[in-house]
Amino acid sequence: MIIIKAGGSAITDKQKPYTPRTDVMELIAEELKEIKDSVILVHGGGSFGHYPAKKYRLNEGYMFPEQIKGFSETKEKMEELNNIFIKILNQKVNAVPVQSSACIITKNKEIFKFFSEPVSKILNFGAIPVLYGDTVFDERIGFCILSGDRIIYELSRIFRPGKVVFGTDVDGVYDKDPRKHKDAEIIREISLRELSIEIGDTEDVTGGMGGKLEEIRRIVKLGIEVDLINITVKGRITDCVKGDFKGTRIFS
Ligand code: ATP
Ligand code: IP8
Repeated sequence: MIIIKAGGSAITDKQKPYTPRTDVMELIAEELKEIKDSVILVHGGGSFGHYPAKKYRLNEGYMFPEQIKGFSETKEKMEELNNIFIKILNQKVNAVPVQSSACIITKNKEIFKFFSEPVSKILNFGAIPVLYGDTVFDERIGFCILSGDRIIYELSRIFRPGKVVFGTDVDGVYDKDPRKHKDAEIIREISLRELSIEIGDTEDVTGGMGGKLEEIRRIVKLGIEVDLINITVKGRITDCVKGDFKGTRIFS
């Protein structure tokens, strides 16, 4: 099994609120069609989830009644993004959406309860379960934003995939943000010991690249290989699955 994250930086234009990148979604659908192994797909929020989540400070938990409007608004936008993606995926594969908030409860932002049986059932039928970063209810703080990256950690714990692939709009992990620094250098291989969340920014409500590296660290600790690749480039997912990957490999 392989778990793939379709990052919001790839499937949306993060600079423009609520702008999908359907060309990248089509590319992903095309590549998934070629994978013989079973796949779980998880997508992020990009410019659909992060704008309303930030505006209503949803990741700080419940503080004031107006946030409820933000909670449903964010959910509405994530469903919209998921619908666009599912329609495109279904032209090439059988993709079945799983609404994270309907099967996951967190406690202080960590996954506390996860009814994962629907995911298993979808896999049993040879289809692709598609989960996504979402607003979820939290036992301690009322609600929070659950990132696709954290969902992947939990899925990895439950399903023990052979490989996890994080797809974004950059070629891998760099020594600093390549979008802000022209002299940023790519790191081709990085061990758990060398991995520092300091090399990532923290702009998003779920921590941006820094938050992602934190989840990657936890997945690698399970003994699972993690690759970070650019999924806006044709062929990168297929190459990665075949073992001929171009990106950053994180190992224990
Ligand atoms: P989303 O959370 O919306 O699903 P994503 O999973 O695609 O998005 P981001 O959190 O947007 O991931 O992280 C990817 C972005 O991180 C890149 O577009 C890049 O500009 C930025 N970034 C910051 N620091 C680094 C770094 N050291 N190496 C690589 N990318 C970095
Ligand atoms: O984009 C966050 O998930 P991520 C989703 O994977 C929302 O961090 C709702 C902002």
